[in-house]
Amino acid sequence: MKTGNHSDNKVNLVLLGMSGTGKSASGNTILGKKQFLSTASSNLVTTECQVEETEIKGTCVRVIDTPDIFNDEIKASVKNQHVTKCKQLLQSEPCVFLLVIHVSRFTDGERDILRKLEDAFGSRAEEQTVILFTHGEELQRADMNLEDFLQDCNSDLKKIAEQCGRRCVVFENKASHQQKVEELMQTVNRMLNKYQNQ
Ligand SMILES: Nc1nc2c(ncn2[C@@H]2O[C@H](COP(=O)(O)OP(=O)(O)O)[C@@H](O)[C@H]2O)c(=O)[nH]1
Ligand SMILES: [Mg+2]
Repeated sequence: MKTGNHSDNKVNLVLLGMSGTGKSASGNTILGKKQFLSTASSNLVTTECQVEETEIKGTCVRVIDTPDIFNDEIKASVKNQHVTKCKQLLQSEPCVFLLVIHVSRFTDGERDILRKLEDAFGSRAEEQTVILFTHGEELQRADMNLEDFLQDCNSDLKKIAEQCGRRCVVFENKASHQQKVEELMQTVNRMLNKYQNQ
């Protein structure tokens, strides 16, 4: 059990989720520059874990982009290699998982994503998880805010959000709003302070 506040001013953010949900694009939004390959082409997806660093309001933020480790079509041995690499890149505590989901395209393959997350990173992983919804402009277009969305969304997705303590943020990666990055960091810091004081 850990004590004290999250005050060491360092955090690892691990981007996880299915291919094409916007992990790399979200990483670039957090970094404020294009460091990760993010593309509409399914041939050019992220194939290796990659770490990049930035500083946000005095906190050293290490952003780790990953290939899709939740895809059932990818061999377990390959997925395990990625998970091992990802863990090696996590130099120090604390670590936060950003579960990236396209806000209007929740798929069957994502229904048991938390179990897969736990299999890969341990049974307490969801306590350290924030859901990062991408394509936020689609919510705006439907005139919905996050609260409305979580009320109305698919019941499996609702359950996932509940299990993650309703810690959710919405990104619009085409616009790269820094305000959204600040919201994410507030959510991350609140969660870490709570988690570390348990
Ligand atoms: N309009 C829009 N496009 C996005 C958003 N996030 C990601 N994309 C696009 O979705 C595609 C896949 O993104 P990418 O970051 O490569 O997904 P990854 O496979 O999860 O890393 C790219 O063409 C991105 O530009 C978003 O918030 N809004
Ligand atoms: Mg990618």
